[in-house]
This record gives sequence, C-alpha cells and structure tokens, in this order.
Amino acid sequence: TEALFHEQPETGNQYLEDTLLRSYLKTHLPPKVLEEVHQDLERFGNRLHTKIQPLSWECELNPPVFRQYDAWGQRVDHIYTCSAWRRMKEISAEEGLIAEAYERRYSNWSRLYQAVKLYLFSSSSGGFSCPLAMTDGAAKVIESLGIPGSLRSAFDHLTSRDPQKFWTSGQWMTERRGGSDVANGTETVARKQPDGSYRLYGFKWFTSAADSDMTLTLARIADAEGQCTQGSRGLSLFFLRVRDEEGKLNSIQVQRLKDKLGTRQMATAELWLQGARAELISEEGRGVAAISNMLNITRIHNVIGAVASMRRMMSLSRDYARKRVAFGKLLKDHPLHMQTIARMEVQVRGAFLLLMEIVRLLGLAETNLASKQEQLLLRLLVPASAVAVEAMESFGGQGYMEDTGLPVILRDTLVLSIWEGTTNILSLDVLRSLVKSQGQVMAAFLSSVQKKLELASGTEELSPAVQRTREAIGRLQQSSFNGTRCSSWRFLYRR
Ligand code: MFK
Ligand code: FAD
Repeated sequence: TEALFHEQPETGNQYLEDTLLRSYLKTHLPPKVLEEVHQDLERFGNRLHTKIQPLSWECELNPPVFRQYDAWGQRVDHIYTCSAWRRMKEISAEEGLIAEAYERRYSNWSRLYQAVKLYLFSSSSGGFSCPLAMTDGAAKVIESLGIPGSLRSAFDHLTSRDPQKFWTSGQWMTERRGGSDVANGTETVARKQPDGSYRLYGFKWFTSAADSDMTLTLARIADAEGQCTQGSRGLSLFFLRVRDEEGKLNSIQVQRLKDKLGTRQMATAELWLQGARAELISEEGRGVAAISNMLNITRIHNVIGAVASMRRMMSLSRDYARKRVAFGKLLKDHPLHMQTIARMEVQVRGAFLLLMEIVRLLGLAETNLASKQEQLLLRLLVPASAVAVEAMESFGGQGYMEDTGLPVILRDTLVLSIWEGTTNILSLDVLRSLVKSQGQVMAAFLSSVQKKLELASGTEELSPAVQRTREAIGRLQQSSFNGTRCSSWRFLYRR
C-alpha cells in the first residue's frame, strides 16, 4: 500500500526558503543593493532548483575518466569529464560566480553577494565549487600582485562572465613529503631559461580539478650549480598553463587519478612536471607568503561549502520530519527528534552568521574600507572557522542509501577538514596571526565580542551566559599577552 513508501524529502528555491539568509541581507545591505540582489538571487534559486541540481547528480554518476594511451599506443594522458561538469563551468561564468567579487559593482557588498551565490550553488554544483575556490584564489593572488602585464590576460579569463573565455585554476602545493609542511616538503625544482621563463621538474601529489586551464604552484629555483635553498625561504610562486592551445599538456605527465572517498565528481591527479614552462610571479623565496592570499580565499570557500552542506542537510531533514510517520505520528511531532533538529539548526545558524561576518570583513578589506581592527579580525576568523559535519541520522536508513543523494553530501563534506589545511594546521595559523600581530588580533577579537555582548545584554534570557562570557573576557583582557594564552585560545576555539 501507499503507506509503505517513504516520501522523498525535497527543497524548493533555496534562497526563498532560507529565512535567516534573507533576513541577514535585509538588515545589512543598503536598500538599492538589496533590491537588485534579491531579484537575482530569487532567479538564481529557481535556476538551481530546476536546471542546475539535475546536472549535479549527473556529475556524481559520471565521474572523470583517465585514458593514458590512445588506441595506437600514443601517450595522451587525457582526462575525460562529463558534459554536465563542463556545463557547470559555463554556468559559473554566466552567473558571475567569480566575476562578481572582482567587478565590485556593489563596492564592499560585492564579496558578500558573491559568497551568497556560492553558498546557494555549493550543494548543487556537483563538486564544481572546488575549481571555483581555486579560481577565486588565483584571481586574488594576481590582483594582490597588482595585475602585472604578463598576468592581465589570465586575470581577465579567471574573472570573465563569458563561458567561452572563462578559465578555472588549480592550486598545486602538496607533494609527497609534505602537504602541511609545504615549506620543507617541496622538492620541485625551477630552472631558469634564456628567455627569462622557467621550467619546472618535480612531482605534485594532489592536484584537484586537474582539467583546469592554469595553475599556481610552488618550486625551488636552482642556482647556476643546480643547488636550491631549502625551507620556506627557498620557495617561489609560479604561474603556468596546463595545456597549450591545441590541448597538449605543458610537459606534464598524469600518473593517475586518485580513487577518493568523496569529491568523486572531480579529477584529482598525481602529476609529473617534466620541464613544464612557467612564469615566476612572486619575489624569489616569497612563495609561501604570496600563495597565502590564495589559501585564505580557498579557506573561506571551504567554510562556504561546510555551511552550505549543513544547510542542505537541515532543509531536507526538516522536510522529511514533516512527511515521515513513525510510531503513528509524523517525526516532527516527536519531541526528542525535534530537539535534535533544533540543536543542529542552531549550529547551522551560528556557522552561517560566522561565514557572513568573514565575507563582510573581506569585502571591507578589499575596498579599503576596513578599519585596522576589522583587518585584524579577518586575519583571525578565516582559519578559526571550525568545520562541522552533521549526521544524516535524521533520515533513518534512507540516509544511508546512495541513490537518495544524501551520502554524497556526507562524503564530500569529510574532506573539508583536510584540504586547505588540516584542523591542527589552521589552529597553528590562528596562533601565527596572534603572535605576528603581537596580541593585536586577540585584542580586536575581544573588543568585538565585548560590543556584541553589550548588544545582547538587553535580552533577559541571555543574561547569565552573557555575564559568564563577559567575566571570562575580562580575565583574558587583564592578563598580559603570552604564548600560553594563545594556546588556551586555540583550545577554546576547537570547542
Ligand atoms: C568547497 C571548497 C573547496 C575548496 C577547494 C580546495 C581544493 C583543494 C586544494 C588544496 O588542498 S591546496 C593545498 C592546501 N595546503 C595547505 O593548506 C597547506 C597547509 N600548510 C600551511 O598552511 C602551513 O602553515 C604553511 C605552508 C603556510 C607554512 O609555511 P611556512 O613557510 O613554514 O610558514 P611561515 O614561515 O610561518 O610563513 C611564511 C610567510 O607566509 C609568513 O610571512 P612573512 O614571511 O612575511 O613573515 C607568514 O606570515 C605568511 N603566512 C602563512 N600563512 C598565512 C600567511 N599570511 C597570511 N595568511 C596566512 N594564512
Ligand atoms: P600531513 O601533513 O602528513 O598531516 C597528517 C596529520 O598530521 C594531520 O592530522 C595533521 O593535522 C597533522 N599535522 C601535520 N603537521 C602538524 C603540526 N605541525 N602540528 C600538529 N599536527 C600536525 N593539495 C593541493 O596542493 N592541491 C589540491 O588540489 C589538493 N586537492 C586535494 C583533494 C583531496 C580530495 C584531498 C584529500 C587532498 C587534496 N590536497 C590538495 C592535499 C591536501 O591539501 C593535504 O592532504 C593536506 O594539506 C594535508 O597534508 P598531508 O596529506 O601531507 O598530511
């Protein structure tokens, strides 16, 4: 009978259904900006629901395929991607998912607006959020270098709204000896050519979205005797095209594609660089500092991805609770189940507001409108945003079934705490920001919390919690800044 069937949980227009997002935009954006942004997001929400989400599922069902040789025994190293994946690239350009942040037609609000579009896109992107993150990071690095003439064309491609022109970028940092310890683990060598360009020799162990048009990567420049400086100070940043105009690889061999737990829609390859032609784009020995602009942007995309997955799971879970009957009543009428959902909802909301704060500050920093305090806060908040993986228990056994699409969300979310810096590495980056600023970052954070507490203290139910937090902050502010305090902050953050 009909009662034996589960009813499918669904989401509609993710923008219209996201009341917190809408109220955030309403309270923060200037009215004129809100009006335009609202119209675009409503349209985008419909496009996601009706056209883009089915493509996302196609990407999951048709992961990339690697062919090393052609039928005649020629080495071709070709990565075949499905048509839905290639369509995602076109859609990303049409929607200005990267362009929006760099055109700045809404001044400091452009970055936030872009982040909102990426947030809505993320769970329907079939993994395309990954190349977009690195594309944004590459554009940011080039922009922060002042868009040198030799990189103008690349910048225009990365920030284009024209699907025929739009490029994506990779980010090749990890080698076999070190993903976290890039500074000591990088073995790739750069040899200078008579024309001033370089050729790179080495092995890149993880390169996601290997079908990208270009990449940024690190290598050690060899001197006339072939010797390289070791450690962080020996690393420089390079730009390279992955293929030439005919699609031939730039003296690169693909060893294989990784067989991954998740993010299977996207090709992550192991690559041999066998004299790949590249351009030096940082000062010699300043590679890590130069690529940190990319790291900070892709880390923000990671937060976007995490919050988007949480939101998608919660939306589906809430819908399911309105449809599924257990023990004679709907799940939503079981108080214990609703308590679980409510707890998760609060976590999602907290994470969402943290994300909005980060991109709001980034928008201010990029338009030179950020105060010193806001710049310090931004430096601290980017690595401090811990990623939460929500359980899919609320769907019962159905949550475990591949063709519901729910396990994909879980699998793909698990990588977020590994790539772009593991949790420990991000905790150390929090410490780096505290130490380098000699305590100013912490002071900025404490005073911003203080301000928020002042606002909240009017609410009676919050008073005891507000009081306790205020006391704790008071103690921290009184104590002099030292390394032990930094460690205790890292400890607090991870909780
Ligand atoms: C859905 C979302 C999708 C996202 C897509 C992602 C796809 C996957 C892509 C990847 O996984 S790419 C690989 C990511 N790899 C990492 O995240 C590397 C993790 N390791 C670190 O982050 C290490 O901390 C680091 C390599 C940065 C350590 O290098 P060093 O050279 O030992 O650090 P050091 O000496 O402290 O810093 C060198 C300089 O960089 C310093 O500047 P100064 O020389 O001017 O003093 C630092 O302040 C600066 N720096 C380092 N991290 C920074 C930074 N500056 C600003 N922000 C940061 N985060
Ligand atoms: P390790 O550095 O060996 O870390 C192992 C463990 O040691 C971790 O728990 C870590 O937290 C801990 N640890 C390491 N150092 C410290 C320390 N100082 N203090 C405390 N704990 C520490 N990389 C790219 O460059 N480009 C890509 O496109 C890319 N795509 C990826 C795609 C996927 C699906 C995955 C899984 C990874 C990808 N990576 C990519 C690699 C990723 O960035 C690295 O795996 C990550 O940075 C961790 O490095 P590692 O694997 O060498 O681990």
